[in-house]
Amino acid sequence: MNIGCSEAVGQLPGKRLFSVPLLVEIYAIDGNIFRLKINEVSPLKSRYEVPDVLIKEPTMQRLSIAQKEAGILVLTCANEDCKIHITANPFQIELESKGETVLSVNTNGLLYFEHLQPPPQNSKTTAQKKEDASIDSSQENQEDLGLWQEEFGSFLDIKANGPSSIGLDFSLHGCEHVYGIPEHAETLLLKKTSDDDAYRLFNLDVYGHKIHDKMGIYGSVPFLLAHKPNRTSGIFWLNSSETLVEINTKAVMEHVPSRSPPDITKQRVVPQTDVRWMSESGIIDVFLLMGPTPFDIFKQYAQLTGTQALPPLFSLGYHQCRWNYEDEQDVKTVDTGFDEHDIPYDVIWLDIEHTEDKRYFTWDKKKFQHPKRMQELLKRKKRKLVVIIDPHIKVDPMYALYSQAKKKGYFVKNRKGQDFEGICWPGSSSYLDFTNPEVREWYADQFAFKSYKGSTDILFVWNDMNEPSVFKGAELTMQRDAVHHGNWEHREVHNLYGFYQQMATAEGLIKRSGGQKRPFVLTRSFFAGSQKYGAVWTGDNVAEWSYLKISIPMLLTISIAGISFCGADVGGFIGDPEPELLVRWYQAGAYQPFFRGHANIESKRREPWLFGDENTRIIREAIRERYTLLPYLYSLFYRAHTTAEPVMRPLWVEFPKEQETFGVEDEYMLGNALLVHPVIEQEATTVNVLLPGSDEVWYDFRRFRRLDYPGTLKIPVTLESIPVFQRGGSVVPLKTTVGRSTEWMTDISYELRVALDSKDFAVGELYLDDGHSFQYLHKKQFLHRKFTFHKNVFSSSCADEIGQYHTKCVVERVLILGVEKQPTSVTVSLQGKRDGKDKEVVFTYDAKTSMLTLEKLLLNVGADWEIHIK
Ligand code: NBV
Repeated sequence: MNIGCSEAVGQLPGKRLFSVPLLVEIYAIDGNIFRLKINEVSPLKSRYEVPDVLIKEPTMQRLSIAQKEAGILVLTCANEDCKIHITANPFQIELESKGETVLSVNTNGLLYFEHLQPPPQNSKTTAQKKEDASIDSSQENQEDLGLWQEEFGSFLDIKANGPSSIGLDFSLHGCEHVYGIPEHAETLLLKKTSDDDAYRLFNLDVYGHKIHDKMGIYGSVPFLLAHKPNRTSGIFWLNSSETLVEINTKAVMEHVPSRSPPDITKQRVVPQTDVRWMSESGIIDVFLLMGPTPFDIFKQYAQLTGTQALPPLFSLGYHQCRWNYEDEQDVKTVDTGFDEHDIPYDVIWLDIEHTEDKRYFTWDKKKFQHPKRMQELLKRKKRKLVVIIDPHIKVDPMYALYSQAKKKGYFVKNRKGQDFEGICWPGSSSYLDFTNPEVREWYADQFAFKSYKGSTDILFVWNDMNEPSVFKGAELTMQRDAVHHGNWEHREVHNLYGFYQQMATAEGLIKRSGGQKRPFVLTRSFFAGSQKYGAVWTGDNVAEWSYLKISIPMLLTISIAGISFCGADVGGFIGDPEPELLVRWYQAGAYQPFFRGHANIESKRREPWLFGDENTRIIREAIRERYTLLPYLYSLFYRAHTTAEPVMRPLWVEFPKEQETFGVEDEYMLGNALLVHPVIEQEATTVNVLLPGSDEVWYDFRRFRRLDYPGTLKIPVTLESIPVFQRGGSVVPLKTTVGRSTEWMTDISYELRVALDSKDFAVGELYLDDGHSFQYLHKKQFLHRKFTFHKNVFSSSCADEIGQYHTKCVVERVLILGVEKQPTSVTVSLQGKRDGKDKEVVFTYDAKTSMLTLEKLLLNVGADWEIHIK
């Protein structure tokens, strides 16, 4: 609904104060979401509105007018649960749900909108003069110009549209816990900001970035979540220019209507968090997500920006990376090293040195003479290769990619209309303009096997340096006044650059397979919606304990901002981890979504077997544990893909009413069943684990022991320990053993780990498909099974009748934790079997751990069956 005009006050160069009308639009969107758009009624020219991030035009709902009087408008939604109160003067909006004011807009009156103005009369010539170093010294001119150009050290940013920033404040009522807006190396709970200390969303390449810092690093998702025990809400600020977010939590008085006598109101003190968003340009386009549950928020956000792409199964295995694996022989030796040390892994990675002088899509002729042969060897071992492809293109007329792109005009331009040139790895480089759909299409075609010489179908891609990183540029990035497709300045699209490169790369990989195979693309820079195109990692961390520690809140924050497939460099990219740190990092990484060991060019070699037999053994165990866990992880990714549930979750998401979980960031949930508390302290002999929920039952995931008293437990640990706990009431599917890579494990049987809750109940699921194609989508070739333990019957049933997938794979073992007494008999019946006879099952019972083990079951994983325990 267009609710008319507000005003922006401005000043023309002639010093005359005047106001321009703003158009305020408010929409109710299906699924408990509101959208607020504010733009100038008639800007001098169009202002940038972020394209390509929303997966579709949101479906609007009708709003009806419930009250209208001078300066006040009350609107109701179709379901009448929600009301919007709008006041004209001062301009404010309040969103009410079921009688509760959830959020209000412009409560602090911080709406501002720098409307577009004609340039000061002599700005152009002055700017040019300035560049020529003939400085205009008249003060008036300098003031006017200040709005049209800015200096960063030796850089001059000339703003083609002049000042165009926007801002607005929001108050979240009753909330003191806010989360989200990655990427910062900061705590999970967002902190109060002070002057000059706002959270910055501006994608930058920051080598060895500081921790506990609100500066912008590689990626940005302008999505903030607020949580209180009875509601989660969200603010999605759709703007891709530099954005600052200020946060202030305070206590306010709230009126509580008392029941007796009815007309007396009482007051109580409640928290309130005020969030102020400011962006350099664009329009105000903000989505207000009303929840009320955390999972509703994830769905609402995904309804706008899409869900996590379903990764190919191999990409959930372990990845071995280093800057650089030197040559084909090195690749071969490392690959064999894994087999010799009996450590599974799926992918070996090649960094920038594999190319001919950093010309991407090429191979160094001496070191990688036979790239196809190398890939064939890996393929025979059922493994994959990932190569790096950065967005900068070496300025070299002899380099076909460069000359073609140049000819077609596919590079970002400088403000004078020439190809932008900056320094990066190859030396002088130009940058492909991925905001242009035609460039993306052309780029996607570069991945065709016939174009990308030496590539095969086991080669996947890693996009680095796509903030974009420009050496010697202001803040190591592209000039804001560079010009993109559609004549948009770089400042408008800055945070979208990496998003678009990953999009084009993923499209390229899909295309090269004739639309058949799922891509895998890792990106360093990201934006809202990047989840649709693959995985992200947290960039250049350091081999220090503090970076291992901060990786958990960083990954949790990225996860709740929609990007489930995320990880941090295991071991720490920069420096050399001591063996204990490396071991602990492997253990943590094994239980995180994207699991890759990586090291800087200057770091010592770090393959998992280089730290002595004992450490090799423990790392091997951690990686093997990851591989046994894959059926659970893959099923979680399916849920992330279909229902937007984050794979890695803060505790508060699963225990939204338990206040003590709201700030926890040293442990997390993997799905709804496993609580992981990695050891992140040096020489730890114990860890304090919070097992939340007064009605919950928890089990030690490795020792099966039942932990009867939820609360904070001091758990003894050795170097081997990865404290993981299974929640009573869940079923976790595992593989009974591991293979050399995921592809070796297709036929390995399953173990189902059943953990009973206080009512002797448990439920869980398993998703499975071919692991690499889109047949699950197009031909519904998948299996989605449900496992339920209820009244002493453990059954397997179909969770989704639409899916069909044939597998020979069987459930071999079932472990039931929390069985009070030894059964007298256990039988299994296959549903729909004519003979109808129940078969006896071999079982053992361990009274000490209350664990019942059923073995040699050989039940087809796709069949319906029941196990009766008497
Ligand atoms: O391509 C080299 C590195 C890469 O290994 C790392 O993972 C990226 O984050 N890259 C950054 C560029 C050089 C960093 C000094």
